[in-house]
Amino acid sequence: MSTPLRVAMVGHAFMGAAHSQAWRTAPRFFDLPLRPEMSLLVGRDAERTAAAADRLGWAATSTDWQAAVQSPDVDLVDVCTPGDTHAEIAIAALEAGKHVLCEKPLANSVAEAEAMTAAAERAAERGVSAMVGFTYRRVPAVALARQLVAEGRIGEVRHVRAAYLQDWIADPAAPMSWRLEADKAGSGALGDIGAHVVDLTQHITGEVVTGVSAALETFVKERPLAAAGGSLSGTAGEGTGTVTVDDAAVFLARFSGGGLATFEATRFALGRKNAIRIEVNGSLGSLAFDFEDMNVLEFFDGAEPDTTAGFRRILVTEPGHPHVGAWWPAGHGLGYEHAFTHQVVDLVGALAAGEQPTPSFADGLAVQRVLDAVQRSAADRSTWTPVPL
Ligand code: SOE
Repeated sequence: MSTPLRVAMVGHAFMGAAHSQAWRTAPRFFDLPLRPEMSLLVGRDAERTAAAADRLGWAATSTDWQAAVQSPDVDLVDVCTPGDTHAEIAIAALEAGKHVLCEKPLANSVAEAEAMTAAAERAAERGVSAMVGFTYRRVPAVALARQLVAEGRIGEVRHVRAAYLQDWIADPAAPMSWRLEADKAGSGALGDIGAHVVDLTQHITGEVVTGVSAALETFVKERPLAAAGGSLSGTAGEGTGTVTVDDAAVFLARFSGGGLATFEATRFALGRKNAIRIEVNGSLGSLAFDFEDMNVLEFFDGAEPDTTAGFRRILVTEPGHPHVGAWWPAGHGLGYEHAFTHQVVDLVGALAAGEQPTPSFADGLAVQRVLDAVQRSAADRSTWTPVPL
């Protein structure tokens, strides 16, 4: 692990903290082929960036991301900013020969995601890598689900049922945040959390979404402006702002293997804090995952005799389960942050092996195309069939 990998991270809010934890922890629990160095933290405000660097463990700070991506002392740029800056930063970094890890959704539009994917493909020819942070792929129970589907344990995929439920803005008094502004976030629940379940279901099934029929809704259109914070925990200040994104998205979809799917993404499911629920029903069996019980994967094996068959609760904490081996003895469980650590481990492994890490920017573009189709479908009311009252 003697060759360093000098990382510059742009952004230091919620995702910046999660990524910092992963960069700090990965080399301490896993035998990495490169030695990550938390070299430079970049933010807009010098004082806040310095305080964050101190807290999160970064060696130096800057307020100039352009200089950071050009720096000869940086090997990888980790983009943890709102979506409206992903394309500019990631493309500049790739063109400067830096590897890039970029938060999800990849971009705010298909055009931006296409430009980023093209930049990643050009960079790949020069041995430079790009990865998008669909982190939940690396929750061990999710990785096991994908493995079981690939092994044919559930047969052909007939139904996919996916929901991502949160409630952090269900209260109309919850203040504005960049996540509620279309020019910063691209879309609302759809891109922020719906993107995760689109990626997860494509990843688990090994198939792609081929078409959608969708509805979007914004339940609360005006909110107090944020006095401070403004991310998931801001406090209300003076005046109000207009919410320009969806609060909730629902859509039907078809998968490339012929299966049907329903998707739901909402920030208005009171009591559901970060509930990612995915069920896949195949011709031979079923799988079910719920992030609120994230160390468990449910598996129904249709080959078992009717008299004893039933959903089996697999505790995904055995050393032989994906990603689990380097952690605790069986049964001790992993959490949200471990998936970020696995992301760093796999990224560093791919870089050292000269392979392209996944999910690639092309995977991010595939999700972006689904999000865009959902928005177009929801805007086209001609396909909505009213029920006569
Ligand atoms: C907020 O909705 C959020 O932090 C998302 O932005 C993340 O991607 C998700 O993992 C948790 O919720």
